[in-house]
Amino acid sequence: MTSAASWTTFIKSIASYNGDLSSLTAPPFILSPTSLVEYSQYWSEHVDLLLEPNFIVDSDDDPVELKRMIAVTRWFISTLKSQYCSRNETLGGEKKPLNPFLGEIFVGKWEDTSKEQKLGETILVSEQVSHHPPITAYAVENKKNNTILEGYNGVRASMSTTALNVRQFGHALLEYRNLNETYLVTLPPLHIEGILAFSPFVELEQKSYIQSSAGYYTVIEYSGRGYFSGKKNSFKARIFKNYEDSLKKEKALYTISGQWSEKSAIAKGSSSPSSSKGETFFDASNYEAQHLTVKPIEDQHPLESRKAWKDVAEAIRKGDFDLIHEEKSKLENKQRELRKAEEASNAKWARRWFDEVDYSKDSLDNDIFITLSNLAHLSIKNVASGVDSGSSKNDDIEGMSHWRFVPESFDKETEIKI
Ligand code: HCR
Repeated sequence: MTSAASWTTFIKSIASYNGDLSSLTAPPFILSPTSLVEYSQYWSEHVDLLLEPNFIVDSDDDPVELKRMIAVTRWFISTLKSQYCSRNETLGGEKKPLNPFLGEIFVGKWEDTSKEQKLGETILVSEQVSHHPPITAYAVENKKNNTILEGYNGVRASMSTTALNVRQFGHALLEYRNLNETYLVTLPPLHIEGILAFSPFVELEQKSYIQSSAGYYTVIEYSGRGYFSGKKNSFKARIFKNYEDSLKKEKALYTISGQWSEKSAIAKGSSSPSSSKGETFFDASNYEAQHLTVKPIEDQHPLESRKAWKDVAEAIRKGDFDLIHEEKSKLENKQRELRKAEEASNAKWARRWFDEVDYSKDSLDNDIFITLSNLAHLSIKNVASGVDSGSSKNDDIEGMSHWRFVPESFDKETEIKI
């Protein structure tokens, strides 16, 4: 089949698409040799910005908690290019990632190579905690600065006439233990544009939120080409004293605007910073991503992603459709056998480092996710990320669940080395 013909077949398959991304059979050139379980690394490709709030000192101008909220917002904006544009840069366009199997893991670390050793080592653990629907949970931990980011992510997709619309499930919790401060971060909806034209790319849409335990609240609005400025990947973020103030845009303490994949500016107050009066907030093109270090495949455990998918990934790199199919089937059949054996022995796959949490049943007094969600008027149900607790969309979606990192399980880990 020619590339154009297999693309047409692919387009037809997404036209009759049922929401389960694993059911899409895509032509080899649209497949990425990387599993979705690896995408958790994109949260921390600017480790310095992630850890920056630890080093902000109190001074006479703004309250230190507000300065930290600005720093957390900068870190979040800095993650977006890695999360949503990196395949365009490394693979020439957005690709369909490998669909992780239950229990698949990905680990790595960011070393601090500086003389001062202010940051120290930061590690990532990522685990596929659900296969149907696919959910990946992760934690990024920096022991030296007592900082931990944890979260999970799942997606649901639907096809419109020209785009694939994706709702994200999950959230991230960023805890600065030395500061006694935690941030809840929600995930924006997105769509894949350019499918008909052969060159898919991600556009973020609507809003996402950051809620600080100190009360400060950031609202980030996304737009593609056209709406705010005519430029791709545009956003406008407003930082408020709290959720209540956000009901009146004029109450914004700071406004940030620009492109998350390029340059943005910040100014005090509620008007958009023009390039002349605003101060640079973040310049993605001049801030290189720091990639994590991963052990060589030979030293990896069979559940580690790159080892498990090695043969499939090689077949994808060769563009050999039959071989891809053959290698994928081997892996999928093994998984089917495992599930059958579990069923026969009434056993359940034991998650390694994360626990499922049911907020409707478990009694979780003083739970930080509940506290922050309440401050931000966000739902704690199994609904799309960022749904308001008063919204008509606040109804549990079947199969989705909340996941929490269990640091003790990771500390007890003996088989997986980072
Ligand atoms: C939608 C997507 C899979 C999910 C990917 C997520 C949402 C995963 C969690 C990360 O933290 C952020 C993230 C970034 C990706 O941009 C997003 C992927 C983009 C495309 C992919 C589809 C399943 C692929 C569709 C196939 C074609 C049309 C390209």
